[in-house]
Amino acid sequence: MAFELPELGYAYDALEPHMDARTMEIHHTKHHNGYTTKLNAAIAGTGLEGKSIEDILTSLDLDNGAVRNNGGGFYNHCLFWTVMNPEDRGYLSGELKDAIESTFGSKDEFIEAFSAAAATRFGSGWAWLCVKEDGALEICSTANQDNPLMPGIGCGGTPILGIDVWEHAYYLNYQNRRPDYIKAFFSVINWNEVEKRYAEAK
Ligand code: MN3
Repeated sequence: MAFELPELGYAYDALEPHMDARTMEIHHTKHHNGYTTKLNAAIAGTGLEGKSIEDILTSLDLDNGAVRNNGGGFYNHCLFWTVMNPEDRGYLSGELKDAIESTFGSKDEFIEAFSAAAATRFGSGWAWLCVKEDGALEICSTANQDNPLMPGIGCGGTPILGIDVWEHAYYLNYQNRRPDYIKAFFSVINWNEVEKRYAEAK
C-alpha cells in the first residue's frame, strides 16, 4: 500500500485571509504531493514498504536522506492540514488547557513561546508542541522536514501541533514577514484536533 496524498477536508480558500488560496493549493498539490511521491519511490522494494508512517519515522536511519526528507515531509504536512480548520475550530479547553497553563503559565505565554520557536528557526523547518514520553508538554523546532518522532533529533515526543515555516508556506502572501504568518496561524488553529491528538499521545 503506497502512501496517498490526503484531502485537506476544506477548500483551498477556506482559510482566507489568514492563509491564501494560491499558497494552499500549491502547498498541497505540489509540495505535499511531491513528498508523497518521492517517499513512495524511496521505500519501494525495501523493508519499509507497508509500514505505517509513524513506524517508519520512529525507527528511521537518519542517514537515509530520501526517507528522512520525504517521510518527514509527508507526515508533517498531514498533521499541518488537520490542525487548521475554517470552521469547528473549538477553543483551548479541558485537559490540554490545564496542561498548557501549568507548563507555560497561560495560553498567551504559550503562544509567545511557540511563536518564538517558529520565528527563530533559521532557514526552513517547523515548530512543534510535543507530548514527551512522561506526558509533559514541550515546545521545540526542527530543521527541514525533520520531525520529533525521529530518533535523536533533539526534539523528542509526539507532535500535536506544528507550523510549517518554510518560505513556501507563506511567501506569496506574507513575503519575508514570517512573524505575521505565525500570528495568522493562531487564527485558524483547530483546537479540537490538537486536543484529540493530546489525549491520544498522553
Ligand atoms: Mn510545506
